Amino acid sequence: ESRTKPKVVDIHTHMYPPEYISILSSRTEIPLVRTFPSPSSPDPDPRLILLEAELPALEKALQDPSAPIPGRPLTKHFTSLPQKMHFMSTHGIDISVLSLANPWLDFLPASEAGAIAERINASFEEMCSSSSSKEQKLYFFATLPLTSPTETILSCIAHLSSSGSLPHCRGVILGTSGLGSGLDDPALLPIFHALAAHNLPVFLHPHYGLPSAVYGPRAGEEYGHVLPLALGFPMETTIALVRMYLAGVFDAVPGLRMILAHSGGTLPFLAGRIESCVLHDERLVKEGKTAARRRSVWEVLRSQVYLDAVVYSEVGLKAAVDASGGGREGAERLMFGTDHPFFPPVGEEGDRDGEWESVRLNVEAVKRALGEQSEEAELVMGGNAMRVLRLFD
Ligand code: 5CU
Repeated sequence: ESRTKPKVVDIHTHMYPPEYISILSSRTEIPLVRTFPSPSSPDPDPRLILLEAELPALEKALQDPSAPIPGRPLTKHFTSLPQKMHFMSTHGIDISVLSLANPWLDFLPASEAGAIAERINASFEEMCSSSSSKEQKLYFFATLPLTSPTETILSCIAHLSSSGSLPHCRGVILGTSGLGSGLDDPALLPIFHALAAHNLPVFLHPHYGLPSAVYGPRAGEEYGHVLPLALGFPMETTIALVRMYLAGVFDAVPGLRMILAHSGGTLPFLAGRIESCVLHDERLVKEGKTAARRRSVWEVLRSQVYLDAVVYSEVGLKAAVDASGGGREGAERLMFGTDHPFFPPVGEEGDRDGEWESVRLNVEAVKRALGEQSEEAELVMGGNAMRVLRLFD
């Protein structure tokens, strides 16, 4: 019996549209884009310098032209739509849900953020509507002007879901800083309520990591981006979500849906410890916060949280499925992603136009954790995103 090939959907895939790159190129503080002379190339790629952990290398390179070049090359993979479509074809991806990459609009002055968010979201809509074809489709998670007054953010959310204006928008991408005090800030509740009311899931993504001191004095010069990306990012996501949980955000906004980047950071592994710390905390017990009606972290994970499948190994992926309810129920809460254009092939041999090892690792993890061609694997590779994000033909 023939059946149609199941769709592959990438829900974690970023772009920087031209207006965002020109903002970064005009800046002298991180995040910024800057071109450094290169002894090996007459026309070097500009460098994208985003992370606090990259500051020492940036300062060194500005003082000493022979120092290693900081950041990562701003290749066409970050900015070009044809390159995104080529990446999709190379990896058998039918549908991508694009999002602006970190640090979004977090650094903009309040007076500018609203108008820039509008322009950037319009730019994503244009990319999606102009490039979608029968074979490949694009949707996007929009960006919110979080440094603006709450009314501006609320009117942006209303605009995202108003019929006809941004038909390819399927949610918002959010960092962990919220309005400046994190995602447990009560001032965010009206925004979470509005997102829930408009059926716009939040794709939660890290950027700030942990304070650089945690990585030690050798990290900047010797360990590249490993500590901030492999450990700082996932811890940041974990802490942000647990702060929301402890503040009661999920009970206050039961319609809120969160999709956590990098399979929830360390949440699947640490949920048991978080639960135990709640149950054994004298203060929380005294304040009645551990009463029988309390929903556990596990329950919130199984009802209001989805995880992407960007974890690069079946060990992490199995933990993510188990923490999400296990078996079929757990597999229904995971969604495949690539993190393109980050983690490209590197070095002389690395062919950025060919197959990416980072993508292969994530595809392999799904097959190994859930069984090649199993229904569960097909759900994670695309079926769940189609259902949850309403990506119908
Ligand atoms: O390589 C990096 O710095 C990053 C980043 O900034 N954001 C992301 O999503 N992945 C990798």
